[in-house]
Amino acid sequence: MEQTLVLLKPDCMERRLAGRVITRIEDKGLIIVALKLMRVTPDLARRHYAEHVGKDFYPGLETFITSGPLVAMVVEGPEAIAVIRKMAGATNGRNAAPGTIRGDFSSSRQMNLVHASDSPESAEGEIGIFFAPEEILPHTPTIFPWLRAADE
Ligand code: FUP
Repeated sequence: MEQTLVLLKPDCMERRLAGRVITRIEDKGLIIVALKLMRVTPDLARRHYAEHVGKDFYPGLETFITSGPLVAMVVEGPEAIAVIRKMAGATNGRNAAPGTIRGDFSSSRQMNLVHASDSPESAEGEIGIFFAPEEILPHTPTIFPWLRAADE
């Protein structure tokens, strides 16, 4: 079982697409174990995008990610990190496959609607940046036995 950080970025909120993205996550059988509406500060942006600070596109990325409220979630499931990355699609919405979130709703490299952790190490670090341990509420929905076999 893995946990991954998912952000519904300010463009997703502004375009009123949050519900449709959350529905995709629920429909897939993944479990939302933490969720909040928040505003990313420049300091938080620098911690989250530490690998990009100093790159040409970073100032624009920081302006964008701090420009309005976003929804932060922790999503849980078997191979949740890879599953959500596939659901999100390629970083640039113009290259993302139809059927993915970015492929269906984004035609931008920056305004690509969602963030999803790309490895177990980044998921652990990013979840720690956005959530305190007590904000994460693992639970087992009653439908759980119908989402996957017991040994998966
Ligand atoms: P991803 O893992 O798909 O979120 O993408 P990256 O970590 O490579 O990039 C982080 C964010 O920076 C992306 F959401 C898009 C943005 N970005 C730009 O705005 N310009 C670039 O040239 C590259 C990335």
